[in-house]
Amino acid sequence: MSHPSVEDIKIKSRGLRGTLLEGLADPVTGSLSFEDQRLVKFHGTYQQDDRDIRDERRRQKLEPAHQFMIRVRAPGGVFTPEQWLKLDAIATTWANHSLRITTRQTFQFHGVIKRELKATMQAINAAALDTISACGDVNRNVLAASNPLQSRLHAEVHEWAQRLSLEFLPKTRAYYEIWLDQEKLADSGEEEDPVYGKVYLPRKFKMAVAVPPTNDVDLFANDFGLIAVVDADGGLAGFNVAIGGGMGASHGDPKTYPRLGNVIGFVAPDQVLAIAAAAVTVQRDHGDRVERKHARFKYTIDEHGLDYIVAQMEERAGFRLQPARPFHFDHNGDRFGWVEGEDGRWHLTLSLPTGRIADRPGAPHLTGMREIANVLRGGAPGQEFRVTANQNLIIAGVPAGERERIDALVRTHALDQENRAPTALARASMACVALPTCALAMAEAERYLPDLNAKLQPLLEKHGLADAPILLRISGCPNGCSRPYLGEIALVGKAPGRYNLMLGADHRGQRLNTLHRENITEAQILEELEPLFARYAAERGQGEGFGDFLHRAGVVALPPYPTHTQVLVEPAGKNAALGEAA
Ligand code: SRM
Ligand code: SF4
Repeated sequence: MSHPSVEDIKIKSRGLRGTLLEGLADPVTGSLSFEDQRLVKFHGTYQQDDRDIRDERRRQKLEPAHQFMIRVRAPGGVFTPEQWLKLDAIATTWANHSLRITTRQTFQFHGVIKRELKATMQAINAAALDTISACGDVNRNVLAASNPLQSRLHAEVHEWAQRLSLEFLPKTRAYYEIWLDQEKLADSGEEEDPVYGKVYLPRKFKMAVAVPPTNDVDLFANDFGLIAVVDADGGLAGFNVAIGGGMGASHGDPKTYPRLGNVIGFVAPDQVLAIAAAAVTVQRDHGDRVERKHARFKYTIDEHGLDYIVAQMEERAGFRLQPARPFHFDHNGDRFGWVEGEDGRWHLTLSLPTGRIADRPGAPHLTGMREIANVLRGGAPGQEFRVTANQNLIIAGVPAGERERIDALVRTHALDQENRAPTALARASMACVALPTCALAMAEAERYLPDLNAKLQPLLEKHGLADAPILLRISGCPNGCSRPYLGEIALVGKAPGRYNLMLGADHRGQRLNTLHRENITEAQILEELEPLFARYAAERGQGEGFGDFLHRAGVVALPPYPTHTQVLVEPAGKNAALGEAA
């Protein structure tokens, strides 16, 4: 039987309601109907099954072990200690006893079964959080610089992430009716939605806000990005706007490719919502509604031409963009350890292996974080947890007097990378979830990263590179959830135990890497990398990154698809510091 298209499902869904209420109440199966599985994503949850036991259940003639992943909407990724404790309770009551920090600054729960899905959604709501639009053909979780140092600026860009997220929430009340048992109003199923209409967007849409010189949100991997420009007094002058970034690709399909965003101009703060709406609606009206793999904004831009798309956006926004202001990014990673904020409070960034917070033998991270949240609860505003787009965690706004207590808890719960001092490589590496929950995974990622790191580390040490913060990213398939095409070294899954080895991105999120070797095993990956480490150790220039070296040495060239690295870049040093906009 052929299934209806996602476009048809959306149109007929009565504002994303479908038959979700009936499907959730059906005790006979742990699954939802095909159509409802598509719709439930817009409510922030995916139906999955445990792939580790899929074959065994098939042999036993049982239906797959259906379970749900739930993604929280948390623009800018900030949580109070009280919210943390509630999320922890949800993880241990209904999910698989872990909190998974995602590459878009929020948490996912895994392993929730259908009959407990509603209670879990209600518990998330009771933590003053929701999951609306965390998935689906809508604007997704908005990223904002985690930027621990500038408290005022952080608060401001965080506020922008919130505003953008709220502005582009669907208008349907389906979420409140289905999950929170709120009463149906007269217009149930007929709510007007000026942005999304009845068809929503052709595909997901992603936004981010960055604060130079740190590109910790990988701004150019987003459909729409804002780069903060700071005026002479350290206030926000406005934003450079970038459009058309995206990572997803499919093996063997040249019509799909990762692409970096183009900087198209500058807007004042009061123009931000209009230009964002213009980008979203241009994509809504011009994006591909037939081929979902080809339906992202990046392809719309390449199909119609950047100038045409910008002209369309300006017409809809009702103003011309000003010329882009110079900016400079010096890295896209996180800064680890304690730093003092401008308000005299302290921020501690922890590197957590692959962002999965769980209790493991010798590393009771979930318990440790619970104890830290208990220390910080009831504190002054700004005493909070920030999750980063690099899957790390910042304990922010800590009064000087509490530092020692936090340090002791970090130590006793081995909270900075297992039981050993975190290596530079481990801190700079990232993996997507992949197996066993991701339906699209072709190879391991999250579960494999610690093993791979343990094999690469001795090679780095052998060549005196133990402290080299090489950016390593693994994805279990080419969809690119760990943004692997921005890794100096990246592994992209092809089949169990086999990966494409990609090399040569920078560490600023401004140059994509290139396919170096296709479909190779771990042994071949190590064999390829070791001589490159040896050359890098012997020939690198002062402060030269691994990816930059590989380009200079001619080991890799620019990739064949559009990379758009010709963004306006200010030479480091001159206006690199905040507060010195040109
Ligand atoms: Fe992703 C699909 C996990 C960030 C590109 N992504 C999926 C699904 C839902 C698989 C599915 O469709 O059945 C994965 C669920 C795995 C699981 O079991 O939890 C999944 N994506 C993730 C997360 C959890 C990875 C992580 O380890 O952190 C990230 C959640 C982000 C969030 O909180 O919202 C995640 N995904 C990304 C990113 C990175 C980013 O946004 O900065 C990308 C690349 C950027 C982009 O969108 O171009 C990304 N995910 C995709 C794609 C490819 C989209 C495309 O343009 O073709 C898919 C496949 C799809 O949508 O059909 C996908
Ligand atoms: Fe799944 Fe592929 Fe995304 Fe990894 S990159 S989480 S394997 S869709």
